[in-house]
Amino acid sequence: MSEADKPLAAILMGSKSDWDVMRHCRETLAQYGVGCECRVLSAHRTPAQTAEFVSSAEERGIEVIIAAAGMAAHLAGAVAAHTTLPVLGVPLEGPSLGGLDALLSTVMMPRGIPVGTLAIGKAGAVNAAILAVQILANKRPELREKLKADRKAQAEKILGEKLE
Ligand code: RP5
Repeated sequence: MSEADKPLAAILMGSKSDWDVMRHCRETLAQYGVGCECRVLSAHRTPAQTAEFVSSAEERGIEVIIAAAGMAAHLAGAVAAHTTLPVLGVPLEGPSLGGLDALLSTVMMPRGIPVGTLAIGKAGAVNAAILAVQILANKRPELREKLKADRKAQAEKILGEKLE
């Protein structure tokens, strides 16, 4: 793998059942040419492996970590406990509470260990990728230019929409 192809982001999810939503996160990163490591790792089911993956992420060249989970969604907080890389949390819909459980579990971090929390579900998965690109763009002007071009295209599309 060349230096340019090295993954800059990691996407973690608590279960393979989260992938149907989180694939949109990877697709969005790919639209910006940002490679990522994608892993199923759980705060509850694989706590030691989660800690090991996150603790070694910075030395592998990862600059931002996206963590998605449903139900008692502790993954993003558990990830943030092991790194000072920015951690973006995506709460996912569960079977009983529509994702409100995961939203509160992800967003309500006590002071000192932040998690930047996105919307529940697909919107959050896509926005986590865009926000990750915005973070990576601080050092990469070509990403900033693409972000600006995409915002412009989005606005033009909306302004051009006809209702009937
Ligand atoms: C969480 O529990 C996962 O992130 C997933 O959203 C939820 C249910 O997991 P499974 O029972 O489908 O594996 O840890």
